[in-house]
Amino acid sequence: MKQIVLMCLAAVCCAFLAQAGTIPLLNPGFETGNAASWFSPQAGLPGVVPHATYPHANNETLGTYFAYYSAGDFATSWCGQKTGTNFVANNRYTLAAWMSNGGSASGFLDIGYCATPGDLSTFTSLTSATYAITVPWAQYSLVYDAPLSAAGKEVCVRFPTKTGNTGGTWVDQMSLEVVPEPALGLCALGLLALLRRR
Ligand SMILES: [Ca+2]
Repeated sequence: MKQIVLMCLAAVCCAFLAQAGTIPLLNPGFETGNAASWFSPQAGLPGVVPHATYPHANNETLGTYFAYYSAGDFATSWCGQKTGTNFVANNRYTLAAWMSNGGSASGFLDIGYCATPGDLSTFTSLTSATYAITVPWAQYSLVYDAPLSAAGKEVCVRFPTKTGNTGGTWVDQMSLEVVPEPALGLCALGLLALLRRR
């Protein structure tokens, strides 16, 4: 009986482990030369321009294009994407983006979901952060440990701007990774080790 319970627990843990990996974003580095695959409530945002025209240090691995935002009202001046992947409880989601100070020292990342499923204009934040960004390009990341209440909601992400932003925030090479929360991963490995010994 104890072994059956352990096997069930291990199966559950393995199901969580199976969520590990990259959640693909469309055109995450803006290499199409436009932002057509990103939704914004404000038409024409963000702009997409070549690194060669606006060179900032550390852009060697960022391809040909990047996106930029200027001043704006946060209610409308943001850019987001749905992923087609739902949150799984006890998984850790890490949204990363390269950002550069193009006139604004603030960068912003947000992980959330659509309050009306499928409608990005109803983006609802689950966790967000504002970053003090430098002129040289650098990578910044946002971590979200999904609770049970988030399970089943579609993972959505978005980036700048913030109300009060008065200059440009430059963004490139976004990525989204999911892994089991560290405690859960250890639990699964422990259970599997225990089953092996039996
Ligand atoms: Ca790029």
